[in-house]
Amino acid sequence: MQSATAGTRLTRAAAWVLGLLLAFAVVPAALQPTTARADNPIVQHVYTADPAPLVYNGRVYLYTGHDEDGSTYFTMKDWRVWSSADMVNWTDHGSPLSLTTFSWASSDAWAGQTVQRNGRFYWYVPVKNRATGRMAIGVAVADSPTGPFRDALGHPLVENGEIDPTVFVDDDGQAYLYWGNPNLWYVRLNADMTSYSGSPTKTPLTAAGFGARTGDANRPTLFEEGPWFYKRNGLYYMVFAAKCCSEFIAYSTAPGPTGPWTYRGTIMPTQGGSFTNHPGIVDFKGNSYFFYHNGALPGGGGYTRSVAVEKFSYNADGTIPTINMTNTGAPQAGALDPYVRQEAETIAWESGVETEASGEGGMDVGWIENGDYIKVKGVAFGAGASSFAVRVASANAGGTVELRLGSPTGTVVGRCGVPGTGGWQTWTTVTCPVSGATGTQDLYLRFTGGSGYLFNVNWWQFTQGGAVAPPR
Ligand code: FUB
Repeated sequence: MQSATAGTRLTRAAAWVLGLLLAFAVVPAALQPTTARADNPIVQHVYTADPAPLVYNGRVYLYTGHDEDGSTYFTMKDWRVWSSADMVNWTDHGSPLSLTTFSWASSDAWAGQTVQRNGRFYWYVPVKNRATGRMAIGVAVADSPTGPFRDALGHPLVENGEIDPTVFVDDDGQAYLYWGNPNLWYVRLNADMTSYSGSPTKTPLTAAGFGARTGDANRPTLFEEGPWFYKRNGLYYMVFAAKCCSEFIAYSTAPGPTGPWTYRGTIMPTQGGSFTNHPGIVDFKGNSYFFYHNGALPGGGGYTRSVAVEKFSYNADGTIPTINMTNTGAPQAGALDPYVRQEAETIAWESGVETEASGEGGMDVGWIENGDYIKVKGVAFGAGASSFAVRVASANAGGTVELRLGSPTGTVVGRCGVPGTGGWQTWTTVTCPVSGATGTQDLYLRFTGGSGYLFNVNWWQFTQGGAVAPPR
């Protein structure tokens, strides 16, 4: 049950405050963090990097890299998937793609992007080719946005030592793969999304197109890496990480998919305690969102990064305003329904817990100790809940799930006892009465019990109904 992350987690609460003070040293006092309000970074139990959002079927799927704990380089072995229906409560879908998926890859599971076409999901990633020692672009394919993904080709799609693929399918069906560092390359992908026509073409990196850089004869423009390519209202956007090694996010636009590009300036200035940054932009439920990464978690920095999100609005002329990092993140788009089954690994914020693959499918929450909690934001109880059911397992003596509103120390609306079940994957469902959970509230599942790990949680669900006796 023990994970690498679990060993460090007891220091998180104290280090979190210090980490944010450092990471947001330039942020005005009004934005200074309080633990209760923080929803950025999106994930707290592992380090995540290089966000690549995809909107599909009413959810936003977020594909990320994974920085190893204590990393001192881009030591990355797998990628992760998360999803959300509201931009604040994120479901952990685990790791359906890793270096081992690509038999020819040796290391460097770096910044990729997933696109959907004809009901299939294509995940383009840069990895090191064991045979050549060079960075190459691989492509994995799945029938679901959460995988499982398999190597589509058994060899690189394209290889020239450069990284960070971004893919966009234009309105006419032509797909483009851009990638590069230090250059910016593109190829036209065929409709199968796993082959291309013509040769890789180098985009002219001119000062007019990508901004002028001084002091580096080998890199005359601001373009560094991490391109994010898309189209909006007939205008093509190339958003990118600019000017290593205190990167900021900048962008260029073009009237066509291959240029000519015009530099449009900075979107996100250098900030956040990571010397790299990485953009991802989507529209979701009528609003626009900007994803990025920083070093804001405890122990965070240039090689231990975390993805975060901000809502923004385009200017009337299609330009993008300056966007700064916040610890509050995007406002909730909708509310969460507690009267349908919710995965325990759907989390707005947590303290102390980890996730793992569940024997019942999907993921579960584990490594729970006394006082740990999960925050689920904006839970729509409506007229009121009468009971709570929770799927639990424990190889120890179990404990209690406290249901609290507003904060980890907020009003208790229910308490569910969890028995020992004889195993961490030996599941049972327990229920308890609930009283006082009405309206829309931030719900805290707070876990209490003795010493050591208490129990695992797979899912939970409230039942709607009249008042019952308040919990004692
Ligand atoms: O995460 C590894 C590398 O760092 C990515 O490929 C770059 O974009 C930078 O974020």
